[in-house]
This record gives sequence, C-alpha cells and structure tokens, in this order.
Amino acid sequence: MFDSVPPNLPTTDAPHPPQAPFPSVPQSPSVPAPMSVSPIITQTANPLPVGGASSASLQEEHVTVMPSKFFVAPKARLPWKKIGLALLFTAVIASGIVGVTFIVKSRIRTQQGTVTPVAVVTTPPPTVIPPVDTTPPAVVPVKPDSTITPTTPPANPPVTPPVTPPVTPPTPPATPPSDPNADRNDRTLTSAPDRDSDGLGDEEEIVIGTNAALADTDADSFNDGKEVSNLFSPNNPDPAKKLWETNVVNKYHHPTLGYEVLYPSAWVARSTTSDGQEIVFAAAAGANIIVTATANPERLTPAQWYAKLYPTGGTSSSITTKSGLTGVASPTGLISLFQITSSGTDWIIRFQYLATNSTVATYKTLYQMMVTSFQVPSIKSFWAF
Ligand SMILES: [Ca+2]
Ligand SMILES: [Ca+2]
Ligand SMILES: [Ca+2]
Repeated sequence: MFDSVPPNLPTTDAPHPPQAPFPSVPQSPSVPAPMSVSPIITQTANPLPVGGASSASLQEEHVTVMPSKFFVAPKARLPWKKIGLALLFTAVIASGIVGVTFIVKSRIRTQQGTVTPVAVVTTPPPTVIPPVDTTPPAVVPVKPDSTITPTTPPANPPVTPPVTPPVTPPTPPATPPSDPNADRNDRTLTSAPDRDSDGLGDEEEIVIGTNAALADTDADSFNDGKEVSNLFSPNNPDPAKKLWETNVVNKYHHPTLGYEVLYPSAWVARSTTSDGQEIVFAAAAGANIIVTATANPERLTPAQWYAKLYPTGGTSSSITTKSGLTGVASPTGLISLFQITSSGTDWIIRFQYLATNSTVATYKTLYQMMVTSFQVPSIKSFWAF
C-alpha cells in the first residue's frame, strides 16, 4: 500500500531519539499487510554484516502506523480484468458457435437442392483446366487432317472417272472427218425427175437440147437417154451420129496424164490444183463432177483402191468404158475408179459426182456419159478430136 518512505522517518546512520511508545492500536483483521513494510525499510538502509553481528546489536526500529481512526478500510475491488477476460472468452465462444451454426445451416440448405445451381457452378472450375488440354488437341487435329486427307482422295477419283469418259468421246468424233466417206454425198441423193422417162433427166434434157417431154427427140427409135449414154446424138435422125461430132459436148484432154473425156459444152472445166491432178467440171447449177488423178505405186487394182478408200462404202461393181478400159463403180454409180499408166507411173483416176446445194442427182446420166467417154489415147481411143 505504501510504496515510499515518509520524509520524516529517521535513517539508520543516527540513533533515533527516544520516543514515547504508541499505544497499541487494534488492527483491523482485514489490514495486516501494511505493517509488514517496516522490515523492508530496515534491511535496505543498513545491511547487516554476514555472520559477525549478533541479533542483540540490532537496533529495534519502530514503524509509524496511521491511527486506526484515520484508517479507512479499502473497499473490495471487483476483478474487472477477470470479468473482462471472461466476457471476451464468452463472446469468442458465442461467436464461434454462431459461425458454426451458420455454416451448418448453409450446408443443409445447399444439400436440400434449392441451391443446387451453386454446386453446378462449382463444376465449371474443372472446365477451366481443359484450356491446358487445348494444347494437346492442337496436336490431335494433325492426326484428323491426315486421316481426312486419305479420305478426300478416294472422293476425287470417283469424280475424275466421269470427267474422263466425256473427254474420250470427243476423240472418236474427231475420227470421222478423216473418213473419206465424209467428202461424198452420192449415197444420200435422190433420183432426178424425168417427165418422159427416157433416161435423161429434165435438167439434163435442157443441157443437151432435147425435148424433156419426148422420149425420142430425133425419132430414130432410140430414146434420148440411151443415145447420150452410148455417145450417140439424140438430136440427129441419123442413129449413127456420134455425140462428140456435135456441139453439145466438148472434149477434154489432160495436158500431162493424157487421158481424155467428153463433157457438156454448157459446163466449165478447170484445174483446181497447181499440179493439175484435180479437174472440176462444174455444172450450170447443183453439181460438180470431179476427176482426180492419184499416184498408185503399189499398183492396186481399182477394186482394191476402192475398198481401201471407202471401207464402209459398200461393194463396188465393174464397169467398162467405150474404149475398153475397165474399172469399178460405187453402188450408186456416182464414184468411178480407173487404173492407168502414164510415163511409166501407175495412177488411179477417180470420177466423183458431188452435188452442191442439192439433194438430187440431177446430172446422173451426163455423169455416166463422161465416165463412158473416158479414154487414154496411148492405150486405146474410141473417139477422137
Ligand atoms: Ca427425159
Ligand atoms: Ca426426151
Ligand atoms: Ca433418138
């Protein structure tokens, strides 16, 4: 209770004057502590020698004590610290209980399903891990591509085949143009009108100058057509009158090959090639008679030549000119081939009737007249200039 010494207290250095003893004061049983301060003061002021001094030499000291009448018993103080700690502890415990209770309740609610969505939301987080797996997928795509690549090629092949066939067909069509049959239309021509049925077409009668309505124009008992085909004049009552002795035909002599042929004087003969190996006899309209000379080193017969030139042209038939030359003719009679020799070389002479702007064999009899007149003077002549 008293932490300091009153200033009026005597020190141990000087003896204290005799003082009247204080009457004993009954002390309150509740305040024994204050009296125990005296010894403390004595010891600190004058330490005793160790072992040398006797208890008798010690001076008795007196402690001044406050009169009891002034002494006020200290009120009993409440243990606030303990109470505070107890309250704090209680508060901590209580808050802990409340917190645990809250957590337990929230857990129960989530388990009851109402908050189930929360559990679903918790699942996504694992989904965040996949991003790490996205790197491997990048490697996987390479495999799929390689797998798809083999699959794609098989798809292309099926597409290519259909494209190839159409390309192939065009090639065959290109072949026909090289077919020599393409340059002939005699197989599709129809017969020309012949009013008097004398074997000479109406148009041909005009060219020769006969009566298209009278079969025997010169009345020599031979029809017009028959006389022209045998190189006799249909316009002269003399049945022995030669056609080449009239002006209705001209005589053609090839300058180099030497062959000769009669043709209507109303027509025009001309060479269409620089070597002169093709001669065209152009009719007034609707037809050309083309005479072509081709070297024949293999010495093929006219029949062999025809079969080689027209593999699909049907079977040829033999014909003989007035001069005795033999050759072949196509089924229509509008293609004729002869084999001649000129200056030590073999030639194939081909007569071809080519209709122009017409589907009718308008000059078929005149064509046959020309073929019949064909001759090679060096071999044999039937007629002469
Ligand atoms: Ca006639
Ligand atoms: Ca006639
Ligand atoms: Ca006649």
